[in-house]
Amino acid sequence: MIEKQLQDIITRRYHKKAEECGSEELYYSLLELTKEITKERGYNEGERKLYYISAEFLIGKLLSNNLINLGLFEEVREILERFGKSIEEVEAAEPEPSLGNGGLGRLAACFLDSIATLSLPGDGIGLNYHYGLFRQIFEKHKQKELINPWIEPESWLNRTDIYFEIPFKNFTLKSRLYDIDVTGYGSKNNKLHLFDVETVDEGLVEEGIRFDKSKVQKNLTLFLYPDDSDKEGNLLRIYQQYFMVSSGAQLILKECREKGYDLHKLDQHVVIQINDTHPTLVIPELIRLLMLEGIRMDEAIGIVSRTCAYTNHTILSEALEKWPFDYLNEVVPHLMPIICELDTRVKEEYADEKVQIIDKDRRVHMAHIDIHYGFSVNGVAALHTGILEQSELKHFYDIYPEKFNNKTNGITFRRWLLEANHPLADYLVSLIGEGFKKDASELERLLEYRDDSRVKERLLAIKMEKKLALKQYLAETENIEIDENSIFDIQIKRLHEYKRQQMNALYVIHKYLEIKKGRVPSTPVTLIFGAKAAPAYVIAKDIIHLILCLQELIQDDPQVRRHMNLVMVQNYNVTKAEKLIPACDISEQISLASKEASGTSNMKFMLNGAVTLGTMDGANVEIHDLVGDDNIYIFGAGSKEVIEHYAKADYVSKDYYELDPQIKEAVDFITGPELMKIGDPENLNRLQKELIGKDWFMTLLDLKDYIHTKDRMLKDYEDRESWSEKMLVNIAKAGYFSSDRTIAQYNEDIWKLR
Ligand code: GPV
Repeated sequence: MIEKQLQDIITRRYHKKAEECGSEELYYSLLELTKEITKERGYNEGERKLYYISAEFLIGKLLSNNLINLGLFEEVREILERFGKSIEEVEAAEPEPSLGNGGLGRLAACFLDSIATLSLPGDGIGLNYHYGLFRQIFEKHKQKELINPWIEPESWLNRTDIYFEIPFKNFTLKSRLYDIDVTGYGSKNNKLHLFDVETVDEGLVEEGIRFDKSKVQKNLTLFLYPDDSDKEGNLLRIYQQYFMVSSGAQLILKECREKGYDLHKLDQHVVIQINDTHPTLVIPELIRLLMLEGIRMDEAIGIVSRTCAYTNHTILSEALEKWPFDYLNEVVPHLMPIICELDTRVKEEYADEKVQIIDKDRRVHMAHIDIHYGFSVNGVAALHTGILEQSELKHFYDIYPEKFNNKTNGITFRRWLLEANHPLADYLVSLIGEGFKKDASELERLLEYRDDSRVKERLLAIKMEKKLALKQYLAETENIEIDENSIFDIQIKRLHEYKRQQMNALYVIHKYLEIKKGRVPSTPVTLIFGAKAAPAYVIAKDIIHLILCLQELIQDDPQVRRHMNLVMVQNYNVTKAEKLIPACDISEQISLASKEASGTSNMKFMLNGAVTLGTMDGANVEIHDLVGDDNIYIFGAGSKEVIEHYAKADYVSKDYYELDPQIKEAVDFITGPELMKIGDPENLNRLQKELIGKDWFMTLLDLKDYIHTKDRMLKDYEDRESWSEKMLVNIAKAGYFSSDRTIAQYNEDIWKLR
């Protein structure tokens, strides 16, 4: 049936037999077929609908994902095999849409999958960036950024004829709606609505990813998050944000009108989830649009406040958006009377400066708009929400305790287990049945096999299979050689000081020195990094430089290489994550406690049988609660201690450096002769000085404990029986982190759909 449909498409497109097709031809034919079958399933509907607005949707490749959700994956795989092709080869022809930076964007994509799977009517709203997050290459041990195109004449995007007029101060832009169908697992579909500007000019890009930021009509949707280190970049961000939310708000009202809803009762039919503060302007914009419909301001403010809910994803103050009043006024003057009114109402009610919308420096605090004029505020892990309530947003919590709630993040098991790890998924089915695919809590039934050595041996064998697959992938795509018999220790996430890749690098230095002194580990270890640094983030780029220099140092030292290898994969993205995560033994989750709001790779690793090495931060705390002390390796200062250090300003990294010869030796190695020969003294000197003179994220505070705990973990790995039991417990307990659970809770507490 499917085979015939596919052959028909191939015949029409290419006038040949499937057996004669190349991967690309098969890919486009499958794309067409999948889109057709998706359409036939229809869309979720209801009297009340969710709109999830987000500046990022890191959806990744969609072919396998959609085939799995449509229940066609196995059949298609077999058909392709008969044609002499593997699904992996065909999938290689698909470009990855990297429409997000990291966790926040990937979370939005996992959520769309779960919303559709739970048959909830809920669409995504975002921007159709022509270039995703930059493509990273390494040159002279440094990151270089290149454009990352993903849109082809034929893609998952469906072009619609729906347009909206978006008013700016000096001109109006036409926004065109594109849709991507979101397939749920065994359910109807929803949509991801991506808006675009017709006049965008890809020719604007100069060398690398540089472009003229002033030509807004030509660049508005050109890039995901253009560099905002200067004023023009800031203005462009505001242009993007307003373009997104005005388009979104107009689409929402259009759908309501078409369904005949009374706009006075908008909040009964619509709920808007605001993903971090990037879409915050939807609040004044929706008020403005309702007023144009003849609703008085007071009522409009009430309606919108009952419609919008806000998710906070960080306590890092530099990530909390505060736009200068004059910047906003330069882009969207027509919103300013509304923003001023929202501000005045707050000032009349509350004297406390900390809760004002417009502060005395005339900066507009976006999160404050969301909290005052939304009905829900949630954090993304228990610890994170606790910190919001007790310290970061305490002044708001005191006013609105009823608005605050926690929604611990989750991941979609369709992509991160069924798609990324077929052997494990199949084996789980053979043990505990198919139930866990729809109800992830059923994974706990795996605990019945805790003492069954045959089961545990099989888990080790599957891990080896995926390690070999990664080895082959890295050899083919990056010309990197790794040893499958070594322990795979993996840290993959955006490069940021608070995530502390530099601490991992200092461990590598420490181990290197140990090996040089003849103290060699009994099982070799491979440390794998993957990370992009924001193009303007100097220290982050210095850390990448250090890691790449260490990589070369070790590569060229056979004596060390036998015991420890280090590789940094280029252009870490969703596709690479799917290869790396199933192959991992040790999951590095080593952020400074209190700083990682949740983390989500920690959940993906756990689900695939890796054991966490982590601090008591974000969702690590909940992983620890679930698996218990024996099945996770926790180290370092806790969040209370860290928050106290900040409050008292009493952390002095230099003390740790001077008082501990081991730490001093490792830090000084950064500027020692071995690395200076390989790398750039400017970068290495700056990083070494930073660690001694500032170390804002307290690397040296936890370094000692980190080294000891990691060494203990490497030792424990050698007892294969007990390690495999840890793997089993981690997989069994991962059910809690299914985004189906997260979304069910959003719906129960916030959205209340159906
Ligand atoms: I704010 N996060 C992100 O990826 N980008 C951002 O701009 C902001 C937050 C992340 C957090 O850092 C993670 O801890 C969290 O798991 C993720 O958002 C999803 O909530």
